[in-house]
Formats: sequence, structure tokens, C-alpha cells
Amino acid sequence: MGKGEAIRRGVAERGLVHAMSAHNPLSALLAEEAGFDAIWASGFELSAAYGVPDNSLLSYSQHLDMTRAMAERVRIPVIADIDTGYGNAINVQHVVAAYERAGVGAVVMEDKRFPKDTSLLDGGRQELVSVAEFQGKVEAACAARQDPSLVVVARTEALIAGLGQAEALARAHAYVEAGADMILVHSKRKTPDEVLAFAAAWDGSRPIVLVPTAYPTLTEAAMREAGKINVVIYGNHAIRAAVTAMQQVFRQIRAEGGISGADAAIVSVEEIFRLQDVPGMKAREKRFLR
Ligand code: SPV
Ligand code: MG
Repeated sequence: MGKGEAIRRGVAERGLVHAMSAHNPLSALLAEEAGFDAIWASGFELSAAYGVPDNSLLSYSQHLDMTRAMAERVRIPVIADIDTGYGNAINVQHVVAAYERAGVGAVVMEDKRFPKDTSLLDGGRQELVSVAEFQGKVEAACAARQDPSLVVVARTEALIAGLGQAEALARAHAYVEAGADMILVHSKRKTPDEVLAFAAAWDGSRPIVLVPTAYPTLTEAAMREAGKINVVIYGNHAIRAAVTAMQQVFRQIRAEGGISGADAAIVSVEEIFRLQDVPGMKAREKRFLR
């Protein structure tokens, strides 16, 4: 079964697919082991991992290479955050074909103008391209697929840009018309009212995808109850958890002038060996090294 098909089946059979963010193969592997259905190859996380803002500063090949490395290390599908598609509809075709070859199950493309500003920033520069231009980009993304099950998610930033519910709905409809398989509607409101109002008004013709970072009180149970919401992406919890853990441990080592206290709080070197599949390598050594 292709990775796109796995996402589609997950939606059909379980109603709600949950994806955890990752910024490298190790974080993807940990998310898989924790039981997530999919990996979100987040542009925000990779930008943060490079220590730069999520403002279209990383190249498409930097994000593609990391996404490919993640897709090679986990069995669950990877959902690629391709930002604005790195240019116009022609760029989009090139980019989507490359991500498909890298083994992803879905691509998510947003209707902001390149170079974009990150969505959750207060006072961010949020400019959208025209509906017609983005329809062309969605059509190009769909036309680039070799495997028709690759999921093309159109993401509208209308609410992020403060354009209101009617504009968000109109854009979502236009993107479905252009061939989008799912609609991601993003919001930076501190409460879920805005996305729940969108879901209530949505015609249900395609699944809704949510990224509830700004409104963390919205649970999976509440999403199921609201209906029409079939994918939830936890957008940046891998990098935030990593930063929390590193800040704590690094401070402790500085404060104590050694690693003995911190050692008890972190995983063993043997656990890292396991995650690296050292046992598998040892088995192969036994078999092949003469
Ligand atoms: C990302 O994780 O890169 C996203 C989600 O696109 S957000 O940062 O909330 O825009
Ligand atoms: Mg992003």
C-alpha cells in the first residue's frame, strides 16, 4: 500500500489521523514509536533546527533531503510541509514530483505569497496569492503526481491573515474545485472557536486538517465530535520538547560542574544504540562479514 493510500485509509477507517511533527529521522522514529499515525515534516521545526526563522529561508532541497531521510527511517506516512510550493505553479510541479519520489504520503501547500512569514507570529506579514493563482498551483500539484493516492492538501491562511470566515470558506471551495484532496485551515486564535465555526459551515466535501498549536484545548475527542475534521497535525511539539529537555540538562551540567546528576535524567547510550538499530547492524555483521 502506498503512503498516500495509508493516510486515506486511516481517515476512512479511523475517522481521525494524528500526525506528530519531526525535524530529523530520530524525532520521526520517536513519534512512530509513540504511536502516531503519521509524521509532519514541519518547515517550522526544520527552520528552528537550523536556528533561523520560518520565513522561506531554507531551500527546498534542504527540506526535501531531511524529509526523504525521515521517510526512509519510518514506516508510517510522512506529510510534507512544502510551504508555498517554492514559487509559482511550475515550481510546484517540480517540487511535488520530487517529494513524491522521496516517499511522502501527502504534501501540504499554503496560499501565502513567497517568501512567506511564519503563521503564528504576532503581527506577522501575511499576504495571500489570488484564488486563481493558487488554484493553478493546486492543479499543478495534482498533475505532478505519479501515484494518484498521494494526498494533496491545500492550506488556506485566510484566517491567519485576518480575512474572515467567508474568505476562508470561499478559498477552501475554490481549492477543492482545483482538485485538493483535503483542506487545512489554520488559525492563531487562542481558542478553537474560529476553526470550529469553519468546520460547522464547511460542506464536508473534503476532510479538514487542523494544526491546533494556538488553541491546544481542542482535543481529539472534540474534533471527532465536531465532525468533518479528519487529520490533526501537532505542529511543533518535537522541537519544543527537545529544546525543553536540552535547556534543562545543559543548565544542570553547568550548575553541577559535571554530568553525574544529569545522567539519571536522560536516556542511556544503549537506548541511542537501539534507536540507531545497532542490534540490526550486528546481526548483519555476523551474516556478511567474513
Ligand atoms: C509548520 O509546522 O511548519 C507549520 C505549522 O506550517 S505552523 O508553524 O503553525 O504554521
Ligand atoms: Mg510550515
